[in-house]
Amino acid sequence: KFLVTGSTGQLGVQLVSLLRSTFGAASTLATDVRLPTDQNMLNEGPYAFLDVTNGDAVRRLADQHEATHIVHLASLLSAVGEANPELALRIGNEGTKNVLEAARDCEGGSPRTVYAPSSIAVFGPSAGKVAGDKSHLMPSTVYGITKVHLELLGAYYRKKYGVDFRSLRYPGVVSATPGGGGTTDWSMDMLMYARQMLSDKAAGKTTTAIPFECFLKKDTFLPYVSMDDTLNETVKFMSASQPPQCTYSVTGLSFTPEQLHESIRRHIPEFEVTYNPCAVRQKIADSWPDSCEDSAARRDWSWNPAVSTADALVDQILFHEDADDAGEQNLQK
Ligand code: VAH
Repeated sequence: KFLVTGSTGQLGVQLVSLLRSTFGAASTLATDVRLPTDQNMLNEGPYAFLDVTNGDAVRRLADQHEATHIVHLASLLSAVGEANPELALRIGNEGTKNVLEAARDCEGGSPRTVYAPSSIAVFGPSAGKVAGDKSHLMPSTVYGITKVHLELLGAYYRKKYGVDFRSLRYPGVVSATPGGGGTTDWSMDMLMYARQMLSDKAAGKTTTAIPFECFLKKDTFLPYVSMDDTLNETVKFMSASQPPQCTYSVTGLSFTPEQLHESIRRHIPEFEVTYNPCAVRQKIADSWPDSCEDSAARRDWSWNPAVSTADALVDQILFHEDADDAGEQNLQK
């Protein structure tokens, strides 16, 4: 049974839905410090308010739900964390410590498994342009610092207390849903804009093609992964026998805003983009690697993303009615 923190975020909404459709509605207690915007999460299964900085509350809910796994997603992402460093540190560091404590000190049973995503934000310029499991960790954001803390404390709890801690360093996760204040959110905003243009065209509306404004430079090359691959491969990783490493670097594909724009123009020739770089997010993006090396993940637990080109990503996101249905179909393959 799963207790999920940060359930109303970009990843949480769809991961909760996939866990419930895979393991049963009652299997997954969704929690967050705010109500979800879509009612499905409240109607499909249990939901509770949970502030991860309250250690007693984390432990109490995990015990009440008889959780065997804690999926810890609560976090302030890179750009929003730079605007609220104190809160980012509290949620990132205290929250993670509370989750690991609730996993260690489990009523009666064996320690709980903890899955908590890390990020390419743990890398800085010193990791080089292709970063992987052996690269130097020197983050340039508070968010990245909290993810290094997560990885180190998780490994400590696995070694000292036998907590089955697992983490994947996600690159930019791409879905056509609102982002959570990240540096890679431009890709989701661009795809949502394109999806809206497609549905306006299908409805016969003459949309004045106002250019989409991108907050990164057009040649900013970064690693990404589709939401579907993120969901499916994360459930695979959580379900696999305990891997040799706690943390793995993973990636699906790398591209620039210009390349994503070109992929979209294959379906919407009139789709225009203007580039208006946001200094804070451009600086963060420039500190991250161009791509990631994920051979250990492929070797140890068969990390195997389906989407590896910008065209495939655009086609999947623009024409898939509902990404998490796709996730379910893939799981049933
Ligand atoms: C962010 N989407 O932009 C997140 C992620 C690698 C990027 O950590 O902050």
